[in-house]
Amino acid sequence: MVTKPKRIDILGVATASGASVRGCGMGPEALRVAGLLEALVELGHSIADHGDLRRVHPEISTNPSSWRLPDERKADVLELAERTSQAGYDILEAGNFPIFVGGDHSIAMGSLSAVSRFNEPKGKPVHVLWVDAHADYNTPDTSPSGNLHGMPLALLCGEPGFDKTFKGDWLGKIEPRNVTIFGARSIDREERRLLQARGVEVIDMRKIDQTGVVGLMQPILDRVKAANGHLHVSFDVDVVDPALAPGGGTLVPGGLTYREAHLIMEMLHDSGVVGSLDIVELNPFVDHGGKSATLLVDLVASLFGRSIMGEEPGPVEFVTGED
Ligand code: 4U7
Ligand code: MN
Ligand code: MN
Ligand code: MN
Repeated sequence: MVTKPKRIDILGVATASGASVRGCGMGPEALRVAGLLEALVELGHSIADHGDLRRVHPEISTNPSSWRLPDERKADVLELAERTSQAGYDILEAGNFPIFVGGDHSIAMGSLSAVSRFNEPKGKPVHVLWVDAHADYNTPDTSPSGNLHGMPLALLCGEPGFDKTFKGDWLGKIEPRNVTIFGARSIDREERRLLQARGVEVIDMRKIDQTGVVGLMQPILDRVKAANGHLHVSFDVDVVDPALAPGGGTLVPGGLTYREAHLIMEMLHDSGVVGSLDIVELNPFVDHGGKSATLLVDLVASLFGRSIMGEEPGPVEFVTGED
């Protein structure tokens, strides 16, 4: 593979405002402590750490009574999405590879807004691989919880049901038929209806049990390659089995094994089509001694070229910046 070494830019978004459980605002720092930057440097990449975007009202996450005010949390999510979108766009424009480090999954509103705004004028289709125990395809009407981290994909895919207070450069930016949800095992009834109606591909855990990662991942990668697309990977820690990754607020049993998770990342690396990444929902407060943070760092390393037999495969062929 031709290697085009470019810079990887880390952008933390230290928030839990989209979630019901507090703590994933500490995610970016936990991933740094677990060695995220060192792992990438060791693989030969150059890195820039942009630090963390933070909410304007920090007391929202430390004061349990503010936490019960959904409107304040929503304002927070939207404001951070705006800033994430701007910062992400600047990283892409500079020709670098953004890793958006959450934070809860609502940060994908901002990351995918950036990715879509950057690629749109180039005519490069954006494909999304949403690696998650959940589909995050609820609308305010279908959501059983009201939590915005369960809605970003629906919002990005232009589902009706988001009123004008949700307006921004994320609404309807993503084509539902270019989305694959991978590893799902908890989907709400109305949410499932929407997914089916829009033709979103859902690869659930049963399919993974029956077919295996390779046979399911390859057609996705081939499709992105054939379309000369930009693949955005949005990786929610809760896709991994809770026994291996206990550091999440919305755990569901029956998740990916250690090797399944790595194999996904290794295949993504080899494909050369990945142009941007979210790592979300790590909650260091409920993690067991950094177990999940360490696993996530190792998974990111696999995506950026670490392999069992060592040095050989150079960095991912970055698709950002130019064709
Ligand atoms: B995550 C849920 F009802 N579907 O909408 C909801 F089960 O980003 C969970 O994937 C959403 O962790 C989980 O609240 C959001 C619930
Ligand atoms: Mn999620
Ligand atoms: Mn999830
Ligand atoms: Mn979660």
